[in-house]
Amino acid sequence: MPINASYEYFDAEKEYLNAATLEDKIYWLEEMIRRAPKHKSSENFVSELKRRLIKFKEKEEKGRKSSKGKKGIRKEGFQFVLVGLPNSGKSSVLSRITNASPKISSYGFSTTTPEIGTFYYEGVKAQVIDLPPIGSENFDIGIVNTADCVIGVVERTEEIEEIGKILTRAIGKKIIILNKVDLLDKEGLRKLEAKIKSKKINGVMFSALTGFNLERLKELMFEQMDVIRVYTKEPGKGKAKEPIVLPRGANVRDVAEKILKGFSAKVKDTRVTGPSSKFPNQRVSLSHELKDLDVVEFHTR
Ligand SMILES: Nc1nc2c(ncn2[C@@H]2O[C@H](COP(=O)(O)OP(=O)(O)OP(=O)(O)O)[C@@H](O)[C@H]2O)c(=O)[nH]1
Ligand SMILES: [Mg+2]
Repeated sequence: MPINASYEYFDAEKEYLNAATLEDKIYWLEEMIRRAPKHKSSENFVSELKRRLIKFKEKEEKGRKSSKGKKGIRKEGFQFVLVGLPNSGKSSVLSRITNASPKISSYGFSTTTPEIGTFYYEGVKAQVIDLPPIGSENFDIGIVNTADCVIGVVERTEEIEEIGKILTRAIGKKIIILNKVDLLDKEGLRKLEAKIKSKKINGVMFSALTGFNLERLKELMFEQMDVIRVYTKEPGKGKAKEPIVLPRGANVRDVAEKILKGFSAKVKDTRVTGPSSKFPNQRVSLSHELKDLDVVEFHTR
């Protein structure tokens, strides 16, 4: 500890101790060196900081080399990213909700590079990325900042705050998976449920091990995507197998343009059955706003 250090120095030290990534650690260590007192008695202390800085920079360089040639992650459509402390169950969640089979193990820091999976939910597709844990040198804050939705995976509600600290630049939505609830007894479950309510946590109690609440989790993820699924139907036939996926707020004209490719003017009559209709086969205009799971029937003659 340097003698007569300024509070600016201690601020930098605090940031350094809380830094989640190697990049941030290097940044704050440099600040500590810059802000450290410049007198004889602190010389040893400062040179120790400089030694540490060199070590970190070597580590960073090594990481950069080993990640060279590895293909970057291309953002495809809607992107979720799983974030959490070591061992919280991120990789287990990835393997539950996507086709990916990442490494899962009982000791922390088992994920060392991002893993990608594809999430399918009733005709809707999204990308899910499993990251190394917060605190790992390979943790990728860039993906966290730009993802459409960050999913915090935690074992205890206290971890939510830890995750929040690194989300200062994250632009996406945020939801929480309270994982490993299979380890709780009835009383524990009840308490956790009460906590979620009182703290207004936007999340779901889950077990990657048993699949408890899997459907609820998928629904919550789907909600974050802000899309609706609309089924088209030809007169006299059943509804289409696969839905058309549209942004929330889309109307009948948007569907017509999509399937009739610019010929929405040909539509003479439209019927809607589903959540946005007052009754089955309701006749609606092109500006009628649709809801998730509506069935739309166009008559062009
Ligand atoms: N009981 C129980 N164990 C779980 C659950 N989910 C994961 N685990 C266990 O927790 C340990 C860590 O799981 P991982 O999925 O590897 O955790 P992770 O967050 O990806 O870990 P890191 O990549 O090291 O950060 C493993 O032993 C899993 O079997 C769960 O829902 N219930
Ligand atoms: Mg993992």
